[in-house]
Amino acid sequence: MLSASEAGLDVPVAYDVQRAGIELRRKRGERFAGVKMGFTSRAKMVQMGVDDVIWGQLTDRMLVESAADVSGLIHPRVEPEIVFLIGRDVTRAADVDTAVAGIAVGYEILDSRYDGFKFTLPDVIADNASASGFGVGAWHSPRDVANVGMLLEIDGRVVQTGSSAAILGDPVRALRAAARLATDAGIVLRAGDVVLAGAATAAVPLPKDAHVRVTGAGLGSVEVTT
Ligand code: OOG
Repeated sequence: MLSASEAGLDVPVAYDVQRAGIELRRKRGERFAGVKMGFTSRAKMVQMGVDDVIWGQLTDRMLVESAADVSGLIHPRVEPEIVFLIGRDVTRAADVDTAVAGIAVGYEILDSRYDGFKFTLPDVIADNASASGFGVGAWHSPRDVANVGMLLEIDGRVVQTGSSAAILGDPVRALRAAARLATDAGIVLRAGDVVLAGAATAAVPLPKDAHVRVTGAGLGSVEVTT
């Protein structure tokens, strides 16, 4: 873990490290695509043994279409997500609710540079909140997503079930937190950017040659093959 060798790695320093990593991606030509929230559900906090909400940055290169190449990843995991599409620039965090142009079910592929996904909060923040890839289903008009039943299937077998209510009681709270954190960091969420509200369930290992489907009641499904 980074915190084992860097005694000064507190949360603010960890976000500096995260920002430096994103800057390297930007120099390689990647563009900012949105924000991901982490540990917004008890299921994830318990799974990972941490106790605070974190955020990370998404880039266009992380967006997965129908096939994800996981061969270059270390030990990928997948988790079901509620995704918000930003429809216009959010210069004031308080305006984020009305800036939402669409809602979709999605998934996040996590990968961690730490053995066994064992980390402290600053470690995982420095590792951009384990962000590796993400996929989004068909967009639906903005709606109440406080209690959407969610299903994660791998190869036709249900591996996780949950409700979006697990995400801070209502994923819109994660959206508001994302807007607040982004504005505080001097980042403007723009039209076309996405916000991943955080997993409603624990994450599961994502093997090669797997078929993943995430379904949200009333929001349809999104599928990906590895
Ligand atoms: C960190 C990322 C957590 C979530 O949805 O809670 C996260 C990890 O579990 O490796 O994205």
